[in-house]
Amino acid sequence: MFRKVLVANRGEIAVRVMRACEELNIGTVAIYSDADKNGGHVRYADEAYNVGPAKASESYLDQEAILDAARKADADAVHPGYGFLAENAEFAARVEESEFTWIGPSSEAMERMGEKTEARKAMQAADVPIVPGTTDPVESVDEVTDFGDEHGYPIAIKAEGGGGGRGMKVVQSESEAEDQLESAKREGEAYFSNDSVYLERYLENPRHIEVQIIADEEGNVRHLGERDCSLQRRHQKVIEEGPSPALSDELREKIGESARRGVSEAGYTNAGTVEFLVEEEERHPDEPLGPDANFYFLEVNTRIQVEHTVTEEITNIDIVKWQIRVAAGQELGFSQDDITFDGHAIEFRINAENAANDFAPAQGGELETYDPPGGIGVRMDDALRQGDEIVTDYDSMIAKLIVHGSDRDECIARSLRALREYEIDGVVTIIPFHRLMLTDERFTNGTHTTKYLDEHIDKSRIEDAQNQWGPEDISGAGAEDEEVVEREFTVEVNGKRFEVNLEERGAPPIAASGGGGAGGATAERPDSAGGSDGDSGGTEITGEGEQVAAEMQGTILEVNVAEGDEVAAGDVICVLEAMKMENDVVAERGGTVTQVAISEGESVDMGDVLVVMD
Ligand code: MV4
Repeated sequence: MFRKVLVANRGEIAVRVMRACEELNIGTVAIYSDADKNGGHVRYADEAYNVGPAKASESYLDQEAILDAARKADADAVHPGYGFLAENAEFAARVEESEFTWIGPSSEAMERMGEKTEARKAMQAADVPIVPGTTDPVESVDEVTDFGDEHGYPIAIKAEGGGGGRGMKVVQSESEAEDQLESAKREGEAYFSNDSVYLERYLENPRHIEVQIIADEEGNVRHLGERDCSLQRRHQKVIEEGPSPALSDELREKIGESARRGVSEAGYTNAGTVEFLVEEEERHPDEPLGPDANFYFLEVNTRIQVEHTVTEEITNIDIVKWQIRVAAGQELGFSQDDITFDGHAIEFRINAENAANDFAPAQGGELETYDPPGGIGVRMDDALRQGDEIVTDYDSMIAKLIVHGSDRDECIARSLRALREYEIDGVVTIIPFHRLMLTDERFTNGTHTTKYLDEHIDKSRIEDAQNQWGPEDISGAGAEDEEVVEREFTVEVNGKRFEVNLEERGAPPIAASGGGGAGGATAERPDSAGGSDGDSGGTEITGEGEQVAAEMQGTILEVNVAEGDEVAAGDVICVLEAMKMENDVVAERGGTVTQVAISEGESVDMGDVLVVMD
């Protein structure tokens, strides 16, 4: 077994991995950027090394700096967590070639599964159903329209290197084929330096079902059942659960066994997830999908996932510990028949976002109150404690709440209880949105699909939930006109305690509310006319006027304005890809563009100025 593991990640997943190490009696090494000097993962580790500035590309993505830290610490293995370098086959190969062990699938398996047509071929060879489409790249529009003639529309054009929400375009009819083909190729080139694309029939209303896999180096492969991740917003999962409320036991068994067979024949090792789309049908909520329902392989994720906790709760198997053990050459200690499923689990991503403002990321600030829930069936995975500064440089997920119950109904009731207990002040979170979902009929009866949040739900219900359950001083909703400071007091009257809220009108605000649409906000920043603390790709901001700044770290996919352009309120200034989502950065008001500080393909940090307007 390893003596010491370096965790090449931050936040809750770094702590999750270190907890597994702790239980295996393995020493832990953290890495951190300048933004994370006081991070929870740094606190947790036995030792910690600074790997560079806040900008991820210069720290958590700096392969050489990370390997350097591993050498200094004399670690003997590297665990990548999720995100950052976790699915980077080149980094995995560098670790394999070094004196350290890579805790994950082989770089070769990562590369094969990362190439989507290769993955489709591998699954097809193992008799796993794939979405009808091509297993070789397509070059010409004719190939797209021929496919449409044969299989009908819509068609999905997907980037060979794609995955998550990136690099997929939908063609509704022949007339869109040319534009969408070009657009998919352009995205593939921008994101993955690979403009190869392939085709699939586009399924209109699927559920997203994924199967957890763990495999050792002796050829033993187990599936640990499925998770249902159908509740997503713009390709971002928000709630995951297991088992899926939509599958009959027969269908569940077929999908699980398919996943197991697929990765087994591909020679895959360590943990992984096989994603499927399952075609949803009009059905009664009490009638789950039967064994003849259509399910199709989508892709393999070659990492531990955020939502692995759901599976851990229902199987009682510590997946991260098994990742470490199999990487150290140990054999899996359980057979497929040993795996039993106990009750139901739901994971809630606690994102620092304002659900009432199109899920705009929260401003950083001090975590004034942090009092997470507890009690039976409640698991908190986080790296926080009261008084911490919320770091907004990377990802808005600050914690995960995972709730287990003997069945789905108990799990939902327990989840509502836990979310009511959860007290956070100082930063806005999507807890009110989660509470809404737990009382939403489509979610509670389990008939929601991947389309539900983006296309069906009434947005005003989300705003109402935020106003009802969110902390008023930071919700940013309903407080635009008047600045109100709220103070809470406890008073005792005739021996009974009362909580009293006092509102002080006309007082200075406690916290500024974020504005703007998803991905971008306009802000008057007279104090920073020389540019923000991050750099904007070397462009110096000289223009006076209104700066439009990035609301999150990401990559510029498209720039839609040039200097001198007149824009109207609501016009899209640029498209910012962040956390696998494409976000339109929208002008809050009209004006003339006086400076464009970005170009396509450039990465920007949160707060970087994108354009300046008069
Ligand atoms: C699809 C699809 C429908 N048909 N492929 C989105 C992310 C990428 N990894 C695959 N995705 C999809 N691929 C075909 N042939 C619908 C989606 C999709 C989706 C998938 C899983 C979870 C949420 C989703 C939301 C929108 C679209």
